[in-house]
Amino acid sequence: MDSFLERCTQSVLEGEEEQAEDLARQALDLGYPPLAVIEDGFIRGIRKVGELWEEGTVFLPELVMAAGAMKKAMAVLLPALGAGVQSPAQGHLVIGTIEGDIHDIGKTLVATMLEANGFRVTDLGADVPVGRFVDEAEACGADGIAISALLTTTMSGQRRVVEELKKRALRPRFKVLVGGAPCSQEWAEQIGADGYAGDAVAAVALARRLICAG
Ligand code: B12
Repeated sequence: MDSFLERCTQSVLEGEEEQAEDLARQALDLGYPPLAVIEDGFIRGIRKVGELWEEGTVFLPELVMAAGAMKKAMAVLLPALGAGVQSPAQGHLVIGTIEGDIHDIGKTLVATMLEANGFRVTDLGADVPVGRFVDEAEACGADGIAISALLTTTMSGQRRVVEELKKRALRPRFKVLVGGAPCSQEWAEQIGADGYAGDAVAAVALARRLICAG
């Protein structure tokens, strides 16, 4: 791997907030495409920390520090993703991480990429109650609801959003997109969602397919 991107990975692995932020700035100065630095640099670091945590080689404080470094880098790089975008809104999505779940790095990346590709996005943040997804989608006249879940214990909330929409007779008016590490296409089908995407680029393609084509 490119040694600069390797340093980005390493800064997250070591939980070095200042270094991560500084490398993110340098990346933009050096002309690296922001998405490539996020995916091939910083995300590699956070995923590796997750693996080490699962193996029991690192502990929660290190995981928290790595997430802190990741967030500092993202704060520099996310605005650059959308720079210069002036395309008219392709559709409107409400997005959030499901209740009980505070993981918001991937959700925020997806939200930014959607915006960078011409979608209007209402980001509800993390730990969002099931009913709030539906209330907000109705209130702002969205076309779809995008739900992130990173824990096997919280992904059932995605199913409850679909059930709530059915209860309020709002299917198929609002399309439902799901994502996050434990999710899959099979899971989306099982809970009656319209689609699953495994990363932010695929999420944009999915939103285009479901909303712009529909
Ligand atoms: C960083 C992190 C944290 C940080 C979160 C900081 C934050 N503000 O987000 C902190 C330290 C707080 C944390 C806490 C916990 N964590 Co944690 N965490 C992670 C870690 C290492 C990385 C997640 C991440 O940011 N990835 C980078 C982003 C860019 O990727 P992503 O989230 O997958 O998103 C991409 C795609 O999934 C997709 N996507 C995401 N959302 C959506 C939505 C839609 C609609 C679409 C279409 C696509 C999409 O696009 C994104 C961009 O490419 C993961 C490991 C992993 N492999 O996921 C564990 C992990 C998710 N955590 C785990 C656990 C267990 C916990 C804790 C319970 C630990 C504890 N004992 O307290 C708590 C839970 C707290 C809670 N209630 O939510 C486990 C979950 C295991 C399981 N089976 O459920 C994991 C898998 C670690 C592991 N290997 O065991 N965690």
